[in-house]
Amino acid sequence: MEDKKRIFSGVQPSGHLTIGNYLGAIKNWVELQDDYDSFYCIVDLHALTVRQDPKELRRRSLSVFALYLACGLDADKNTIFVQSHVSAHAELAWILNCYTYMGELSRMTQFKEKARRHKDNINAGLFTYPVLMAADILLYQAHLVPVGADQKQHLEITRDIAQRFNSIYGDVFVIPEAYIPKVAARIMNLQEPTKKMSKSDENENAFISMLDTSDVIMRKFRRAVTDSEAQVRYDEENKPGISNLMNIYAAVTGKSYEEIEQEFDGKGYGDFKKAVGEAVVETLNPIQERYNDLMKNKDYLQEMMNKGAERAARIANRTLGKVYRKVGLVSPVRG
Ligand code: AQP
Repeated sequence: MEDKKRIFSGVQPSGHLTIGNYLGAIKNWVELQDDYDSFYCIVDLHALTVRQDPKELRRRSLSVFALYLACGLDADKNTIFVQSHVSAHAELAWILNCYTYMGELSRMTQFKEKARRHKDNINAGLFTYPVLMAADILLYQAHLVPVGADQKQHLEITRDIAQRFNSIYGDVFVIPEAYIPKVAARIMNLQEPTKKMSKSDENENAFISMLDTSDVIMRKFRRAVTDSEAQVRYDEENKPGISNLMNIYAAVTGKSYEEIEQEFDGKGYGDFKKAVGEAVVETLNPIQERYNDLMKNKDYLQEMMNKGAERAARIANRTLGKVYRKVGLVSPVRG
């Protein structure tokens, strides 16, 4: 495990995971897990940047952990853990805050978008979210970070912070690369297809949760916003709704856009939406079955979570110790 290159990635337990989170991120983690030493995190500290119901957040962290396993991540091969179980994340974030500029943080699209959505709670954590994300990645000396396209900007600032730090103190951090999938890098909202699909959307019809029942999935696709042309054709600009459905269908079936256009040539949107719904149901059903089994065994989940946190902390504390020494913090005398 040790000589393989490292991966770090995570999802916030800020709602039920969507097919955007699955197709844009988790599915790729599963595909990469044999070739990398991977760290997959449930980034619960990030979720606090938006108000959460404490009971729900606690429940969802366990649920996301079970979903990771249900999607096919192997807890023996990978280090799967909860961010708040490894205190080095918050500690390194503080240090990196002192090497990050207000100007670069104020350019972050996600901050601007979330500040618009949560006008009554534009907190400092929301602003410094990318610094905590940089700490997450840099602690594990990750080479690769598989994420959806929306996280590209955060990856760029992570690289800038790491390079800035390295230029002062020498090669402390590995400079990570983003791994953004070719298909499904940006799954859009089913009701407003020019907006990203988000798990915390207030409109339930806007997203497909990974735990939605088959009936709900079929209904949400039936209601998805399209256009009046009645031709299944990829054109993101003029046909964002249909292009999004094609993107989802391509990601779950492996078909190209041309193949999809041929398959539905002369057919109506009703047939196409039904096919997309069925293909998504077929993908999610086995995951949901494994998820339901795993959720019956909370002791096992807790044991795996503890094991993940222990290994993650060992690696993270090594990096944090190095950073502390480099910036001039004095080590405690152990006696
Ligand atoms: N719509 C999407 N299409 C492709 N990839 C996506 N991801 C999220 N939405 C899409 C990818 O999923 C990973 C985890 O995301 P996150 O939970 O850390 O935060 P997010 O990007 O802010 O996701 P949400 O669903 O929009 O969360 P909320 O609603 O809480 O803000 C990332 O790799 C992300 O790119």
